[in-house]
Amino acid sequence: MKLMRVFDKREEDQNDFILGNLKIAPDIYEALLHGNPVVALESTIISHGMPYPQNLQTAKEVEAIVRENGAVPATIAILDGVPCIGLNNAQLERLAKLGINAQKTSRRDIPHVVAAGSNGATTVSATMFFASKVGIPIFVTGGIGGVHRHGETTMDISSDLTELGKTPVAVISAGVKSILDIPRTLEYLETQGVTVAAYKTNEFPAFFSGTSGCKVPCRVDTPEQCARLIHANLKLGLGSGMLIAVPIPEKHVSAGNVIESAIQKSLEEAKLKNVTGNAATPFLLARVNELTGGVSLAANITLVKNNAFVGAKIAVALANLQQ
Ligand code: PSU
Ligand code: MN
Repeated sequence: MKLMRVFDKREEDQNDFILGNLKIAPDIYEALLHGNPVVALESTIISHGMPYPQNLQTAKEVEAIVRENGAVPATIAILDGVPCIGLNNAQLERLAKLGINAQKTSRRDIPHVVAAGSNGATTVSATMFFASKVGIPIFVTGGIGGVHRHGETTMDISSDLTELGKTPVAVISAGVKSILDIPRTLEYLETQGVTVAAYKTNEFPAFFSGTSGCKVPCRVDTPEQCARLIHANLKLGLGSGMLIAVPIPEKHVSAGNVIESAIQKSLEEAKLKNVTGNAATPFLLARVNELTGGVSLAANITLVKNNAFVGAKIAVALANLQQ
């Protein structure tokens, strides 16, 4: 299947292809047109998830890993009001330097950022939306949003979960952080009809730790097996997304206890300072980074790179199935 068959090239602008109101980088356009593997990447992880300059360095390294493993990386963000599928080095640098001055953009924020002509770093939900629009079925990130602790009363449930329920993109992540309520996050994903699979494990990983105490409904052991799962989902037209959870590489697990106590402290601080809504996740991520003196950042970088490696392999296996 040629993923981009539906589109035709309408206009060329500084080497990017304009499709409707989206811009697609030329290498991504070519790959999609020929059914070659592409991996979508989000940008809130760059602006709000890591400090500068590690965010820029990691973004570039993640793209390089995707390329080395046979797929084309497509980092997605909104720049000057234009949704961009694929950022060049200058654009990546601009976003990394903007940091939290870029607007954290979830699905609900997209119209506003576009209409205002501003810069938006896309979260998992907004990135999935754009990836799906241009026909990218695979998306790699670090961790996704979920049901926040006490979400049963605050109703703070990330739009990442509802997006997974309605957008057919497979998200490769290291599970969800224990800043969230993991059992309720999995319940909510079931309600949304989202297939959750764990990679080479029977347990759902908790980002900094390979274990969460929660069993997954489905286990996959190879990129090919993952690809068959995604292919079945797409062919059946279920319309929902998929979460492929890849545990953090073993050598970083030892930092788990230090990080867990920092998470507990950050959660208490957030409560005292009354940090809520879409400010909660960035606040918690930044505080955990500070409190662990960079230990959590190093672990975060390692797992994102590992996810990029696995995600690229899955994208290649899926493209082979779809040829
Ligand atoms: N979790 C992380 N790192 C991140 C995020 C979550 O470990 O960078 C970001 C992602 O962009 C995710 C978003 O989609 O936070 C979720 O935010 P919220 O909880 O406000 O929905
Ligand atoms: Mn929220």
